Amino acid sequence: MSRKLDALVVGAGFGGLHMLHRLKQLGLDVKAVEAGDSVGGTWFWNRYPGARCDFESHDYSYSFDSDLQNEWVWSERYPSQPEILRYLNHVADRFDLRSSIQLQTRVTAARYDEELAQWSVTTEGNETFIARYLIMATGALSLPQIPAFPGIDTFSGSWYHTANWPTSKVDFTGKRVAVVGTGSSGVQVVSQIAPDAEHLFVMQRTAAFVVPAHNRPLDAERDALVKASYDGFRQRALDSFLGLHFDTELNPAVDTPEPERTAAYERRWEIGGAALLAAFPDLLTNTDSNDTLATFLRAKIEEIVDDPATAKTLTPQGFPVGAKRLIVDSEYYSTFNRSNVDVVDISTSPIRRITETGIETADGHYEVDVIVFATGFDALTGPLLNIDITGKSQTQLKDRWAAGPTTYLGLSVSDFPNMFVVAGPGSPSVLSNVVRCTELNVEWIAQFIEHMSDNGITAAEASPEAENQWVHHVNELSTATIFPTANSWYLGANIPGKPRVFMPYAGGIPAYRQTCSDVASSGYTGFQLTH
Ligand code: NA7
Repeated sequence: MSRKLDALVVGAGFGGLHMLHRLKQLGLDVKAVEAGDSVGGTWFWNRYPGARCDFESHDYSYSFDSDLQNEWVWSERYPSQPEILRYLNHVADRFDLRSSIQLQTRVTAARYDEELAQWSVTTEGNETFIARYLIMATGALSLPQIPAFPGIDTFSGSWYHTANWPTSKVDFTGKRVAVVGTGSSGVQVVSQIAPDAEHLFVMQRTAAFVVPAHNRPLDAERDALVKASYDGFRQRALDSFLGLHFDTELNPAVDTPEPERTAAYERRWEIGGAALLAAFPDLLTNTDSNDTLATFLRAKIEEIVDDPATAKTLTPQGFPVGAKRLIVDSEYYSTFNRSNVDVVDISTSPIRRITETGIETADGHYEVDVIVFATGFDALTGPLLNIDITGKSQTQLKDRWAAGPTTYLGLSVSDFPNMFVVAGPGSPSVLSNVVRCTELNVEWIAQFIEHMSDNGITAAEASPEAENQWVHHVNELSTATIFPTANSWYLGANIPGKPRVFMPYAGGIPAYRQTCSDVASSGYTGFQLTH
C-alpha cells in the first residue's frame, strides 16, 4: 500500500520538526517519518550519562516563533540531553505536529520517477510513500560508527555505543569499564562514569583540546536579559561566523603582545565554552596564531593533571585547536587525578581485538566488565548514503558521491530533483550553531516550495554547473582555514575508506545566508526548473 503526499520529511529532530511545521503552514499534505521511538533525532539517541550541548541554551534553540522562544525557560547555561529532548517534545505538541509524524519508521530507499516528477520512498516495514518533495532532515551525526574490532561477539560483558544508549539506566557501580574514544561524547561520559566505576580505562587514540564549560543553573536575570532583547540577540548570532555571538579581540593573535594575549585567553577560559576559539579573528586561519592558543591550553592541562606522565598523554599534539571539534567539559582533565582512572594511549599501542574478558592492545590486556564505544559517527554523508537514493536516469547518490559529496548550497544535488537536504554537506552545518543552519535551510526550502507551487514548477534541481562551482567554492574556503589539517570527521578521516574531503561550508553563517538569499531573490539562479 502506498500513501500519497505532497511532501515527505525524513527525520524528526531539530530540522525535521521545523520543516514539517513550515510545510503544514503552507497547507501541504505532509508527513514526517522518524526511525526513533520519539521525536528528537540526535537528542533522542545520544542519551548517555552527561550528554549535553556545547553551545548555550538560548543559542541552541529555535528562533522562528517569538512565543515559543519567550515562553520556554531553560534551566542551565548549557542544555542537557534530557532538557533538549523535553524542548523538542514541547515543540511537537505546541505546533500540533504529532499527528503528522510516524515514529519507528526507518527509510531504506527513495527513487525518483522522472515522468511523474515524484519520489517513491520505501521504509524498513515495506511501506511506500509517494511525494512530490522529499526533504532529508536526517541529521549530520546520526549514523554511529562502531569500529570493526575483531572479537566483539566473544565479549562476555556488556557494551554500548554512546549514540545508541539504552533507555534504562546503566549501572557502573563497582564495574571495570573501558571508554573507547575521546571526542565530545567520550569526554562527557568519562567524568560521569568515573565516580561509580571500580576502575575506568580511557582508551585514547588522539588527545583532544578540552575547555571548561562552567555550566551552572541559568538564573532568571540572564533569562530575562536575553528575552528582553531577543531580536538583537538573534541578529548578532546571524551576523557571526559560527551562528552564535562571541566577543572577539580586534587584532590578530600573532600581532598581540604578551601578556595581553594570554590575558585574553585567561578571560575566556574563565567565561568557558567555545569563546576561546573566537578570542582572536585569525585563530582559524593562521597556524602561528592558533599555536599561541594551543600552547595556552597545553599549559592548562599540565596545571590541572597531577601526574606529569598522564598530563603528557592527555596533551594534544600535531593539529591546530579547533581543527578537530573543540570539546567543552569542566571535569574531564581533573577526572584523571582520581586513583581509579587511567588513560591508555592506543595511538602507540592500538586495540588488537576484543576478548571474552576485555580489550587486548599491542602492549597488554585490559580486563573489563563494560565497554563504552564513544567512537563517533559516519558524519554528514553517512545518514544519506545509508539510504538507497536513486535520482534521474538511475543515478545513485552513492555513485555520485563516491569521491565525496557534491551539492549546491548544501541543499540540492543535480539529478535528484525536488530532494532537499537540511544541514547537509556543503552547508555550514556542524561548523556552526547547527540550529541556526537548520532554520536557514528550512525557511529557504519552504519558500522555494511555495515559489514552485505559485509558478507551476513541477521539478527543481541544481544545475551541474552551479553544483560544480559550489563544490569548488566549498573546497577553496576550507583550504584558507586550519580545518583540513587534522584527521577529523569533518573530513571523513574517522571512517576507513571514506573519501577525504572537507564536507562543511567554511565561509560562516553570514556569507552563507547572504548567498542563499541572493539565489532566491534572483529567481533561483543555478537551479534547473521544469514547468
Ligand atoms: P568523535 O568526535 O568522532 O570522537 C570519536 C572518538 O573515537 C575519537 O577520539 C576517535 O579518535 C575515537 N575513535 C574512532 N574510531 C576509533 C578506533 N577505530 N579506534 C580507537 N579510537 C577510535 O565523536 P563524538 O561522538 O565524541 O562527537 C561527535 C560530535 O557530536 C561532536 O563533535 C559534537 O559535535 C557532538 P580519533 O580522534 O579519530 O583518533
